[in-house]
Amino acid sequence: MSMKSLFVALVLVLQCCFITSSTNHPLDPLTPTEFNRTRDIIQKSRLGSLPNLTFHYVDVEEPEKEDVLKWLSSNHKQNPFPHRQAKVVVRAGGQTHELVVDLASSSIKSDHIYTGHGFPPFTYAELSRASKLPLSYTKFKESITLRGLNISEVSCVPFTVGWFGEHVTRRALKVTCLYRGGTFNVFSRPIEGITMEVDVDDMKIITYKDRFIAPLPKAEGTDFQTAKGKSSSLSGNSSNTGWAINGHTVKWRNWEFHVAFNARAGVIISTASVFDARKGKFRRVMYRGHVSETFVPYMDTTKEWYFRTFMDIGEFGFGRSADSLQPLVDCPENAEFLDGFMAGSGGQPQKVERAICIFERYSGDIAMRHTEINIPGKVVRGGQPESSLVVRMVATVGNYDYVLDWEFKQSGTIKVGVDLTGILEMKATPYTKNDNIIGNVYGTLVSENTVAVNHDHYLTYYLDLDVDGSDNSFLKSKLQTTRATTANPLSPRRSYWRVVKETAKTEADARIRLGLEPAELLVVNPNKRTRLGNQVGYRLITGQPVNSLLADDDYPQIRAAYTKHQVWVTAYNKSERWAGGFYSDRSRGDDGLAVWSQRNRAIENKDIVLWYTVGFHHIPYQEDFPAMPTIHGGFELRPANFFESNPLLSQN
Ligand SMILES: *[C@@H]1O[C@H](CO)[C@@H](O)[C@H](O)[C@H]1NC(C)=O
Ligand SMILES: *[C@@H]1O[C@H](CO)[C@@H](O)[C@H](O)[C@H]1NC(C)=O
Ligand SMILES: *[C@@H]1O[C@H](CO)[C@@H](O)[C@H](O)[C@H]1NC(C)=O
Ligand SMILES: *[C@@H]1O[C@H](CO)[C@@H](O)[C@H](O)[C@H]1NC(C)=O
Ligand SMILES: *[C@@H]1O[C@H](CO)[C@@H](O)[C@H](O)[C@H]1NC(C)=O
Ligand SMILES: [Cu+2]
Repeated sequence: MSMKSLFVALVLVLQCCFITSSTNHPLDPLTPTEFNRTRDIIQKSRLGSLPNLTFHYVDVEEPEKEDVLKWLSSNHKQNPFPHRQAKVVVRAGGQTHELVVDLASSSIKSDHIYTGHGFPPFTYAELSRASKLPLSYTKFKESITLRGLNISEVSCVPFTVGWFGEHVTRRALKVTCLYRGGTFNVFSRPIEGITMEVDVDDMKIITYKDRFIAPLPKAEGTDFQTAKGKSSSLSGNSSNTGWAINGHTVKWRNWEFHVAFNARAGVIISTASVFDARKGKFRRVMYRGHVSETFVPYMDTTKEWYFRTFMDIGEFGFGRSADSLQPLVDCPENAEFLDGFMAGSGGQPQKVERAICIFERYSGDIAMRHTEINIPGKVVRGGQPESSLVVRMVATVGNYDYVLDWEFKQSGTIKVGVDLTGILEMKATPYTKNDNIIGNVYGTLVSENTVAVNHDHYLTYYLDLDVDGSDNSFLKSKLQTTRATTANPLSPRRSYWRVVKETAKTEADARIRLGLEPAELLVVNPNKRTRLGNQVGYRLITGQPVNSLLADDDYPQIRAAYTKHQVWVTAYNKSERWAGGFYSDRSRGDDGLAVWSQRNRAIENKDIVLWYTVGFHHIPYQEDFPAMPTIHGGFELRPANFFESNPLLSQN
């Protein structure tokens, strides 16, 4: 060993110890230093000499749950978590490599070449390069001249292409172009009729078609910068009093949880526990929760549109699309901001400033109240205002903006909110009046020459609930209409409903299409009872029951088969996290939630994962133009016989 390599080794050792001691939760995201080290280890390996090494996925390798729980229950402040590893997917020499990099020993623990269907997420650099290709492509420049437009005013955006039965697939993007020419709302001025396909590995345009010319929608009336938005100052005032953030661990009132960020899911909430004042201890509720996949199919079958069937999490990533939050617009003045880090295409750490905000919300709502008037000579009032803690991020995926909230309440409820806003995906049309439309335009005329196309949004949440322990069961409490006379022949009543509980034995019992029968859905711990003997549980309060209306044999539906049911429960398996499969770009539906569930594993009194899809069928209306007001969806996880009584009255 030369002096120089000895020195390098020494530096690595020093770095290692610094890293591990600054890691204070096993599920902490990779630090900038760890991103650098991961990159260095890979570049120094034989992969570093292969052509076109690009980093598509770099995240902390999820440690074994058992190790995490053991570490958390030990006196962990003294013992740094020993299993710090990175999971990495790179492309090199035209192949996809899955790597596990051990950060403590600076070694590549495993290197597997993935040969299945589908590809890893696109890097930002690829999307950016692909979107610039048309601007120097002769045929495209001719098409622009033919339309009497100015190429300097053209912006192009890349779209993933999906899969439609092809035998061989390449990494590809379709590029669509839009015209600025006096507006910042580029999505409102599509240059219709042109399709271009880019081979991403070769980074060149491989097909080009200019089929027709449609009038360019006008620029006037498309401004989305409201007077208020424009003048908002960036001097947020955080006067945080109510919560404490230590590393990535957040404590607020009766809650303690961990907040992480990665390029794929965006915000990840882990090891959430709620304090039980009667028992004098924290009790586990959720091991991990995050958005797992999204599916956004457009309902236009034409050559220029049919492929728009996006799976944004797997194809791009919500973290990759995370926007820096604007104080006083995106988050209120009492918000505290956290930065997010991810790897760029060269493996280098990239910072998203203010990727997450955390704030206390005083909604003006009532947490609980009562006025008692039956006491002679007295009116007795009790009540509490609602206050909660919100963890928020915004993913701007091209035209759309998703506001993603995790809200923690003192009642023990976790409320998950999804707000959709941004700009609709629009196409140019010759029509300026609805009455003149001939045939199908697949959407709503929202402005002259502008159709906003019908589509859906499905956000599927991964919810590894661990209600008071890891082994849980999934329960349907069905409300069954019953003849009164069977139980009580003398009753003047003829009917009532009663609760019939059904425990799901296997995964097939837990595939649920909501709204078909009245039922409450619960995750319970069959090994824990309240003092009164009820099973300890948490209830899933669902939102609008929306499931995919596409035919089962339609290719996008084959890829996102899990959107036919809103609720699924699977047996916990560390590698089953991404509902549309890990490689969802050009996937064929052979990996993912619907496939895993086919194994029909036993889920009674086991470590289980609940999956819930927040869905929206989106028929556009004129008010959605030029930018849409937020529309809300979500769900709640609410304690159900978890506490002995209302926790709002047993705190302090
Ligand atoms: C990561 O490496 C780059 C050089 O590639 C360097 O500029 C940067 O400071 C490093 N960051 C950290 C946190 O070590
Ligand atoms: C490397 O990238 C260049 C340009 O993107 C491409 O032409 C070439 O085919 C790539 N090589 C391999 C082995 O993928
Ligand atoms: C095209 O647009 C550019 C940038 O907006 C402008 O500088 C240029 O004058 C325009 N050319 C013509 C011919 O209008
Ligand atoms: C922040 O708010 C506090 C209390 O409302 C006020 O005293 C302080 O001056 C504010 N700071 C800034 C920078 O606006
Ligand atoms: C865990 O999931 C992966 C991916 O679905 C599968 O290959 C593996 O067999 C599963 N492990 C167990 C123990 O079921
Ligand atoms: Cu929409």
